[in-house]
Amino acid sequence: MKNAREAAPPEGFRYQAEVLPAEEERELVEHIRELPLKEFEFHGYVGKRRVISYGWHYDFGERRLQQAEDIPAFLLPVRDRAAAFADLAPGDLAHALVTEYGPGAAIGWHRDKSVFGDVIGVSLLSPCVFRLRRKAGAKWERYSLTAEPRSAYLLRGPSRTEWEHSIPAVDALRYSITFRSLRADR
Ligand SMILES: O=C(O)CCC(=O)C(=O)O
Repeated sequence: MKNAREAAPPEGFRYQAEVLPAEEERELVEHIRELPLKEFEFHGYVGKRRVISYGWHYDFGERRLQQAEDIPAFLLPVRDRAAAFADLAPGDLAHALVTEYGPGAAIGWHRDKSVFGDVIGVSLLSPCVFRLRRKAGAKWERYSLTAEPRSAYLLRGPSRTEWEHSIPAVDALRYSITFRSLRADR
């Protein structure tokens, strides 16, 4: 079998290591530790991840976006970096999601809700395997990489709309900050 790590990345997917200096990562983690994170709930199923949304919040029960607390000041410098990485203006990233993965926490295969446009994920503290897959006939095309702490990835185009992504259980505490634009035609 072809080694997924050697395959070309899905169209529209980008990854960059070291988008964040270690000192900024440390400051972000200090803030995130103080946040009122809540266990992620999806149609009554409570996951091992803990999250908080800013700007906008997708309500899975109501199936719509709801306004949330403003993106806090401490997230604005990392939003600037995420926007620069994705060639966007910071204000385009109207939504931020902070997620805590304790050891053993994972996220299953999914595509982000279609109300959102581009997705930029910044990883903190420890690495994870970031997997993508797309149905190709009876098989799946697959691609995976290690998302290192202080790195960022971008899901845009087919990697965002055709491919699903997931993260298997992490070994050590990881935080991610996911910035998303909103689709104009949502
Ligand atoms: O933690 C990550 O980098 C992925 C987050 C994600 O896929 C999601 O919240 O939909």
